[in-house]
Amino acid sequence: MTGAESLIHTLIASGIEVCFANPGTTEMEFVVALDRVEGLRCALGMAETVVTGCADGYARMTEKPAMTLLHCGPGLANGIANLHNARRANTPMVNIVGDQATYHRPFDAPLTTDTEGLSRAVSHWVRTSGFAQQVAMDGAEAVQAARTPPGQIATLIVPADVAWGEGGGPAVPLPVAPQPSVALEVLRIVARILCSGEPAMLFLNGQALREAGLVAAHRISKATGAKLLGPTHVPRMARGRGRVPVDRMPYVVETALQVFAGLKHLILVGAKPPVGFFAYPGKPSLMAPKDCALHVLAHPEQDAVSALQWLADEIGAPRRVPIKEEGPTPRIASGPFNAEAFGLTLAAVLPENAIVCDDAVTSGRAIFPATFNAPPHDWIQGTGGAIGHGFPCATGAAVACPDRKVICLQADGAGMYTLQALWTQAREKLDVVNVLFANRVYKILYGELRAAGVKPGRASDTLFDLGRPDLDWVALARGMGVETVCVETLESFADTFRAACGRRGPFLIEFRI
Ligand SMILES: Cc1ncc(C[n+]2csc(CCOP(=O)(O)OP(=O)(O)O)c2C)c(N)n1
Repeated sequence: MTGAESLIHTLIASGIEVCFANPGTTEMEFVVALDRVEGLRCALGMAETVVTGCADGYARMTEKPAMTLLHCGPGLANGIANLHNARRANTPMVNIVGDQATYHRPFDAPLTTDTEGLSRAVSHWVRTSGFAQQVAMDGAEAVQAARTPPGQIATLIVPADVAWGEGGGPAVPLPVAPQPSVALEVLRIVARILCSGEPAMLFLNGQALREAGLVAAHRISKATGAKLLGPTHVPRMARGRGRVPVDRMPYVVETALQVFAGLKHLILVGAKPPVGFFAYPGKPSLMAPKDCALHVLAHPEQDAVSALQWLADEIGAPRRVPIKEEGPTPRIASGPFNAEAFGLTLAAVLPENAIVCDDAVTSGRAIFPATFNAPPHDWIQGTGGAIGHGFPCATGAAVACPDRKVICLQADGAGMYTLQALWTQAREKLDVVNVLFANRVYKILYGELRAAGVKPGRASDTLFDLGRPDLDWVALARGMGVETVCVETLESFADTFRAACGRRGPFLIEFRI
């Protein structure tokens, strides 16, 4: 058995089911082994940031470690933006990166680089496998690291001679570390704070944004008056009619400051402290007021859901607290695009139990509050601010959940980063309806310019305008085997979207704005 074969057997035994890949020569032995060993589904992404974004979407929806196969340092480097997003979402992921054979490395052949250094920037666990007899054990450890709560990025670099050398056979899967619970003392302190009557907020992230966590948080909120809020970009959130309507921290600093104003206690539940995306002269980095105390109920790796449930019981919150419908009623709007009316329209036509991948940038902000009363769905976003997450994330989510409709809300600028994912959707016959917001500008950057009180000039127009020539998304998607239609009004969007959801396979709706 080669090292590559022993590694694949080990990965399969450790629960890996799909290999998102863009291989090269150093991965040839791995690919040969994939041909020989049954049990891993392969999906090709024709750009590594597509591969890593797919893996992120897949792992978020299956809650199992995703796997990628990447080519040397440069292949890994191409995938880093979406590995960064995955790391910030605490996504469990194993990257197998092929590399130069150990004895070839000193010759400094063209693809030789500091693969470990590149890996470290986005991985919690990095190892270069030294021997064919050891690589299976390294693989088992990589999966174990990926599964360590709350989910980690593990990168195993496999030199070509380690892959093709005679291996020592598969390794046994390693145990997964249990999720640490929150100490009783901490729970008691937070219970006291919540019952103090002082203005408080639970700032929720990770598992706390899933249905059980939100229900417990809602019980606490109704019993104590504590506000609930999520981060600006959520890794995965259960939402829609009948679910607890929790908003996200606004992106714009002034608006975010208003949301936190007056708070005396900010309680972090699987979340980091709320900070602005960027620093601006004269504006604070931390959104909580200066006299607001920060408390940690649960660190990201801790069991936040049990902590919330304990608190809800401890403060005597009723077990069942009705969830009042808040927010606007879904309805099909008409006329040209505006984000809020689009959100209401989407809420009216969204299929039950859909997965919404949101990389819609400025078009997306108003869609979120407008879809509180859509049919129940999951909402996922790139959590590291690296745009170009939507298409691949939706692709991976569709591989993960073939029985659910995946809706990708994609801004056009960001969409151009990873449009090759459309080809993977077509190749894998994935059930994704992509909605492309063609405003033909980097609108958010014009907004940042305006906020700084600066008028657009020659350079900013060159750098923020996406026209000259206009992108033809109908042609781009069609060229990758995806059926597509262009719409210009909300009512035609509603009709087209319904029809697209009524069929299987990938579809793209270009919404000209
Ligand atoms: C990987 C990466 N590159 C660049 C940026 C900087 N950036 C943030 S938003 C943006 C433009 C977004 O434009 P578009 O996707 O068209 O959305 P719109 O602002 O028009 O809604 C850019 C270039 C980023 N966040 N991530």
